[in-house]
Amino acid sequence: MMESEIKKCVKELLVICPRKTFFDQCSWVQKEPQFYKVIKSTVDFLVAGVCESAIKMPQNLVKVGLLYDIVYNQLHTGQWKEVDPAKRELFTILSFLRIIHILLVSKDVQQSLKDGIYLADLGLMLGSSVASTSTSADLLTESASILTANLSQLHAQEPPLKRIKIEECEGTAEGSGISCDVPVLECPSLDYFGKNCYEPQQPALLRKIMNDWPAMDRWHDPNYLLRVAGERTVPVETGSQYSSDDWSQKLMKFGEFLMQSVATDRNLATDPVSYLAQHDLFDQIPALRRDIIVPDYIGCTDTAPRIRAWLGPKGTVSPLHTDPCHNLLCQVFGSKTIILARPEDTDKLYPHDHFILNNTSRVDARQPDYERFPLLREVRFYRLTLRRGEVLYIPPKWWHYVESLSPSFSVSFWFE
Ligand SMILES: O=C(O)CCC(=O)C(=O)O
Repeated sequence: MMESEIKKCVKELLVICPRKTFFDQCSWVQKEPQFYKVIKSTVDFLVAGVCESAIKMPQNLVKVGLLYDIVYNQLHTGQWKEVDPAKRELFTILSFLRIIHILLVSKDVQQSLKDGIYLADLGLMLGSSVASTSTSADLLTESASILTANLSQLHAQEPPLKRIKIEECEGTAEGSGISCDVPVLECPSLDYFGKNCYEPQQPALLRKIMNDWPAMDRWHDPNYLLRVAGERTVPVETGSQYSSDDWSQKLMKFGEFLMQSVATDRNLATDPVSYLAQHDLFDQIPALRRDIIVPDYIGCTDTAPRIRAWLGPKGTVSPLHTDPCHNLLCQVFGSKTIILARPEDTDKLYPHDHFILNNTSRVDARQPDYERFPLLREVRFYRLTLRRGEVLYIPPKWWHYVESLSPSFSVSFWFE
């Protein structure tokens, strides 16, 4: 990418954030007057179209970087819930300005685009949403999309990556032997689903309702995922399961996680399991959101389901737990063994005492210890394998244990 193309990218960014976004629509202007002068002079300089200035731009990058560091440190001081929303808005604005200045100053085009994407993701995590001009899209979400598109043009000039196929492991002998203990419904009508599943809150395995998702063709191609999401920063869980002492979370590049954990053969005995679990990947990356379709069953009662991604290798475990809302768990590739139990059996499932984990059972649903947890003998467990293209309806408060039998990508829709 030539210098002129970097300027084109900067122009695309400035279009989604004209001057009024910085000053007219944001509450930080009143609440953080000490930052106003510096930001105003920097923005005036940018919108005057004097981006070329070899002296002024590096100076402005330093100024913006200093303000960014100050606000970053302020956001990391004290209780997160006490942080003034205006400060988070200011962080979003400073992230955006820093991205533009890095692009204009850096000599390494590829690296500056990658740095920009990283800053956009950090801003999305720590900042608050500032609407860009185009539709209602968030400024940093859209910035990351523009930077990703420009970066993929650079990759397009490189020899194509060797295609890596994520194995379609449809379950081991262990998984495939398990019969399905819940009703299997082939594309039921809305009425049938409402009367037989949603209203009586009965789980069911639904088939043929996600055949037309673009994700079904695209997501098992790592080349595609790397192109649209490879540089994005995502939270990844490590450790055997979230209720264990060895559990922790770290930020990672999506591409690095994909290549290390999902698209390559892991040594199951020695490599730790990592899981991109319960992540709001689709607000972060609108290109992936366009690959999925909200099942019609949801629209009848909820127009804004919470959509989450679950991507990981064979061996990820979500321990037996409940959620307060309805759920459609949709399997894009790979397969998972799932064990369900009724809400009525809660007292026999030994939930943890601590309020953070009291929706999670102390029981290992795969190998119940009847000596230690005798009431388990009275629990009726429902077992099934969820395979590619299948959707499990999990009603509110139903206990569910989920273990991947192969590299796996699921999407859950939590709804009312
Ligand atoms: O797929 C998983 O590991 C867990 C899914 C889950 O717990 C959910 O969708 O609520």
